[in-house]
Amino acid sequence: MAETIDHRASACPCRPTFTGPDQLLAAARVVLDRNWLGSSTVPSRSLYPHQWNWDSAFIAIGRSWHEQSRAQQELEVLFDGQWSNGMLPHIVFDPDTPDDAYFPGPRFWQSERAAGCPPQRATSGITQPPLHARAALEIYQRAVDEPEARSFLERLYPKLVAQHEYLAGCRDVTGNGLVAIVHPWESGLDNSPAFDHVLDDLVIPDGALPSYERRDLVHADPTHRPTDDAYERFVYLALAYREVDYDDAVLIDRSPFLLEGPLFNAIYLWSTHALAEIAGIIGGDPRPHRAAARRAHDAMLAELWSDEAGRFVARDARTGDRDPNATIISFMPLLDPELPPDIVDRLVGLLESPCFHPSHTEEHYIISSFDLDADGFDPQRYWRGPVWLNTNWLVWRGLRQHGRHDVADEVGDSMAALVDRSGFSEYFSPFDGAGYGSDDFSWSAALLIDRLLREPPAA
Ligand code: 9WN
Repeated sequence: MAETIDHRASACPCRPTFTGPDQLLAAARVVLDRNWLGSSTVPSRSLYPHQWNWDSAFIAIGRSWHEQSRAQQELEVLFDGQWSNGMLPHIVFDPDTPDDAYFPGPRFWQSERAAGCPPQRATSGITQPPLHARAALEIYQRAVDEPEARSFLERLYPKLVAQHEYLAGCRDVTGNGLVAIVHPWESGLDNSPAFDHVLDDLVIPDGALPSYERRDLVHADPTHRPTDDAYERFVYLALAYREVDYDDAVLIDRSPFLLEGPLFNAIYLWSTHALAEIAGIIGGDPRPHRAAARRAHDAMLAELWSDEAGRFVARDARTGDRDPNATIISFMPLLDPELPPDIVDRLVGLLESPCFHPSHTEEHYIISSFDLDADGFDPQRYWRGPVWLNTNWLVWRGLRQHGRHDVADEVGDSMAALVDRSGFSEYFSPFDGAGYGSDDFSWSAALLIDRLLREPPAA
């Protein structure tokens, strides 16, 4: 058990004062406007000055409430970076931003080494959680111009299908119906303790790493970011992939990091259901998507549910070892519309337990990214304790889908309270709501818009 520390001393001095939901909404739109590059949105002008894969899906969902055209463009421009094998890169680099603005930049990734990289766009060589079919469907559902939204779906559908076929075809490494990630950056929660059981055993040979400068530390407090040790592992794994020219078949034979996780697979499953709906809307065949969703549902229950722990766990695809840590990813299969009610109950029980409810301080916010009582819990460190709005939003959507509106409201209200307390930060302390990482962070703005407009909080 970790010592109980009073983290309230770190309170942010700059408390924004929003007078209500209308002001919050207006401020969120200003953040998205500031981060708009002309055809896509950066997650943050300082820390992340390019287009990121799942960020753009969150951003498109937020924008879909008031600007259909930019929401569509966000996704279409992202898919300009898609590789010919269907892989949708986790970063599509902005050609007008200098290479050294972010590390690792285009010179590090050398995406031109991959046979299928689009010649006109430099990209990274790995992917991120496939939320895009879900985002495309939601843009359609709220579209003011329905014919235009239908033709957007018609244009995007084959690309979304290729993205899903890539994941099912090239990343189902054990043939069990689950998609494996080959790098922590692919998870979207790179520094999460959920990957420690694999990364701790990773041996980096002497001289294997090039010298590099971490640009993230120029823009953010080093005590809030991943450690240098973690970064070395990230860089080493990316280099291993680059060295085989991003050939999955070769990498999967050799990679020390092959992980089947509940977050990536739950989003894949949720988006596969969306793909079936999109197929129905544009006169395609939803049946293969329904079959794929069924397969993912069965695999998630068979391979990633731990009845003993009462939560979903990540699994090392090579050894079968299961992650012993309770982290935010444990809850993500709530996105599965067919999750059995008894499992929903157990997840809600965990969410309401002291592991994720910091009830020892009067002021507190849910949902922390790591078990509050675990050794190594850190309320400020990247993905090792703080609250993120995107993970809250995913759990909020999952709970609503299962009719658990009481708990969902608590999660959704926490999103608004955090922004009210500290502005559109990248992440927040679960104890005092202090904001960390980047300011004016795009998905914090976009998802707050969705939270406020999908179901306005009770007055
Ligand atoms: C590496 C852009 C991205 C998010 C990820 C988040 C963080 C990058 C980094 O920022 O990752 O991709 O440099 O730490 O973990 O989820 O997509 O916002």
